[in-house]
Amino acid sequence: MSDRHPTLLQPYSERAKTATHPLSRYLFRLMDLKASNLCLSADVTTARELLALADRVGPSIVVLKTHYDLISGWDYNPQTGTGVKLAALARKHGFLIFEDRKFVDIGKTVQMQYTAGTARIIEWAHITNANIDAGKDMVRAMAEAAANWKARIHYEVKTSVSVGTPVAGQFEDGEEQNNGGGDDRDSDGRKGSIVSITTVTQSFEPADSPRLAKTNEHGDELVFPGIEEPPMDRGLLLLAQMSSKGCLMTKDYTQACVEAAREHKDFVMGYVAQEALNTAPDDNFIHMTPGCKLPPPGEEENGHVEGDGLGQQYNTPAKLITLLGTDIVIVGRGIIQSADPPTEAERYRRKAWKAYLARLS
Ligand code: BMP
Repeated sequence: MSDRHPTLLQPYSERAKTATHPLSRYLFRLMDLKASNLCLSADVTTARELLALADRVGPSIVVLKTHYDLISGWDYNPQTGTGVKLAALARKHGFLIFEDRKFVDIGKTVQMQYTAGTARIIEWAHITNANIDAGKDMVRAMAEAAANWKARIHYEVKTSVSVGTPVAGQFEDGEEQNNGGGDDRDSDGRKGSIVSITTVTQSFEPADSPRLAKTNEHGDELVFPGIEEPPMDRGLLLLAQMSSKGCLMTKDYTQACVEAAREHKDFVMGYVAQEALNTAPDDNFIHMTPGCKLPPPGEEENGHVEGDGLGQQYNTPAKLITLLGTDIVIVGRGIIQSADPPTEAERYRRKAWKAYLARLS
């Protein structure tokens, strides 16, 4: 780790001014505004749970990480589906969506996987990631696809069916089927659903309008106050190191990620890594780190945290942020499996922010 790199001592608000990627600049500002460097890994199994979790935990986080292929009942409709509903919640609470797709293939294939196919990831995920084992050209291919996508939507006259912000916790007979196979009734016996409002409109807007794809005439979409909406640019994180035991990614592979990031600063925001990788004087990449857990409340806060028995290894926010220099910690089961995810997310947010302040001082 480059322990004397200037970015380790710079507040996020300062890094927002010098980051190359527009979405990184935005994310650093958002982190500063929400006093949060927490990403929730929303690894649940149904679309209904995903949307409800995003709505409940949204206030504490700056990034929501998805694995859309874990989700049964993912609605692929590009105008009213799960991606669109998630995007509405992202606007309401002020977070970015990161689809943890770990693209790896020849350039042409990843272009198609990223922009088309069933999930059309580029439409709803601000950020995605890639394992560059297939070679650095893959990054160029994805950057081209993202640039083409942005240019295309810039001139699109679209007839769209948009959804209003879904509201978790409202209850009526379900518009969403329960795909988990279980009973989705609340404790009072009512059936839970995510409610949203559908509007059909035709619009023309340039891509740099923050309101693109938000064509709701009735003003039923909620927008997080204090900051404008994110730019339309899409961003890539390079999977440079993994948290799992026995990971086969070598130092040479990690270094190749660093080189690819520097070659594609307009598209690569930074890394998924286990430590800070900024070493060149003008590096200002953002680092997100999974494999993060706190000991249970009441126990020594920097104590050892056991792995999951399936290869996952955990470190505390203090170790990852203060010592190893990451920027955003990614937490899944530590929050999701707790009795009260919003309260536990707040506990993680506070600890991770404290670890960042400790690094600055
Ligand atoms: P958890 O906090 O429950 O262990 O979840 C970690 C999440 O981060 C999972 O979604 C996993 O796919 C992802 N992840 C990881 O654990 N280690 C990595 O190196 C890269 C990941 O994307």
